[in-house]
Amino acid sequence: MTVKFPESFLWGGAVAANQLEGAYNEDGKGLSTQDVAPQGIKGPITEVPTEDNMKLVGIDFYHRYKEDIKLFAEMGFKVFRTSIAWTRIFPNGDELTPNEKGLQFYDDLFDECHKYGIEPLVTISHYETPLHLSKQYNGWVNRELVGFYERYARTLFTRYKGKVKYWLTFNEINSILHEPFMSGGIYTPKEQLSKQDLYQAIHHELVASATAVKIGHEIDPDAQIGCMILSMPTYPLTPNPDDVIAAMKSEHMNYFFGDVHARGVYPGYMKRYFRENGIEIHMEPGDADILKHTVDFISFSYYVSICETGDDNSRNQTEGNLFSGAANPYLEASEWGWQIDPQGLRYVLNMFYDRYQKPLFIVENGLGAKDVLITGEDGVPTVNDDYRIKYLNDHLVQVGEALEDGVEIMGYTAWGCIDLVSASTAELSKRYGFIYVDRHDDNTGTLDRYRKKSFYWYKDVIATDGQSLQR
Ligand code: BGP
Repeated sequence: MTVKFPESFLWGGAVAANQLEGAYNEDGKGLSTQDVAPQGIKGPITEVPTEDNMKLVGIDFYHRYKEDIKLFAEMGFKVFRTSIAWTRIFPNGDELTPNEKGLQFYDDLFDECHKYGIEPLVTISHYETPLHLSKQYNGWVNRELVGFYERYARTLFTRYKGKVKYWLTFNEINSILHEPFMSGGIYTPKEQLSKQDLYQAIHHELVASATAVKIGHEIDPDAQIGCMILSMPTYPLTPNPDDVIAAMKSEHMNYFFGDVHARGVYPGYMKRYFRENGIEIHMEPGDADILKHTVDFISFSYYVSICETGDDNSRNQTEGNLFSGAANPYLEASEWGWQIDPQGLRYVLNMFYDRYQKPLFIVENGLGAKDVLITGEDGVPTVNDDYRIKYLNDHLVQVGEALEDGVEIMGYTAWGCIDLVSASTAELSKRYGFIYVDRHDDNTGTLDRYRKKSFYWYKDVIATDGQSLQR
């Protein structure tokens, strides 16, 4: 039996400004934290942008977006998730007035989407904190960021009212636990960052996120505003109750973010964690009320699941999407060591829905792989990416299962629908796209675009409302 996805299901793809736009210093854009991280999370931060930083050029989407949106439309996209580069709107982050050229770029981009009936889904902050806010304020550790973010978000809601209906406040907000610079613009090296400062920064982001929900609804009552969580289901490595509790505790560290966004209060297990770790969150008057502005929907990324154990001797560490855990002996891994678990997606959809009873949106999922460009039968270059088709097919079958389970799912945006620069390793050779981009890690390439085999496959999946998926 193949599941027919609802006609209202929002099929599409996802990207982030800093990973594909390029044009890092054009039209008044300021520097962001990404412009000084040439090796992603694997290497040091530079003083100034350096030529080996692939993100400075990205895939030149800033100048080629019309061609790319046309290709997305050809696949039948109903939604396109991208982010706004904060530094195009407020180059330093603490200005009082926005940069008109930056605002105009996104106006044009969203108009281009609407031309094809594609709904934009916009992340307000996706790993691109203005560098000035990072260096001068230490990023989200500083309470002042709440005000800067509020001004930025208010500018966006006002400008794009009626043009953007779906908003996400912070990309993978829980990733700050592991990548405080990339995720939270925190300049203090993570080895030196205290838990006190980390959780205070998290509090500021949670307050900022709830503020965005509040003002977004005031400015545009039709806007739907969601949070975005890095989901990574954590299974106990064995049935040993020690492992079960270790897995539960590890899940709590991440559920915390969804719990505050969806329920509007700090959960008891976090209060205990704060007590036991000597953390005291400084709350300003009004914060508790602001947090009650809960999100309209929960969105999340899903790539891998991990295991947890109470016994460090039985741990075989695996790689993961910014987080890692104990390896699952039943699963295979991608070329980058990320363990592939399609059923984990059904599991996480059910877990979130049982917990929150709010609509869910899968806004990232996909396989990073090395592709080989070949000449197709028609003489046009292409990629036979059957491995990617299999990965996506198997995950979408599980989305169908979750729909059958009664989970309310708004849509699915495949990550990196066009090849772009990887967030963790800053490589272009880690490709996710349905569209191949001729650009390479050594900075060579024509930037030409070619349809991969998966392009036609995804087009078919969308056209048949998922009925072409293979069980
Ligand atoms: C998520 C990020 C994305 C994206 C994706 C894939 O963590 O939200 O920005 O890049 O993971 O990760 P990577 O690019 O490291 O392969």
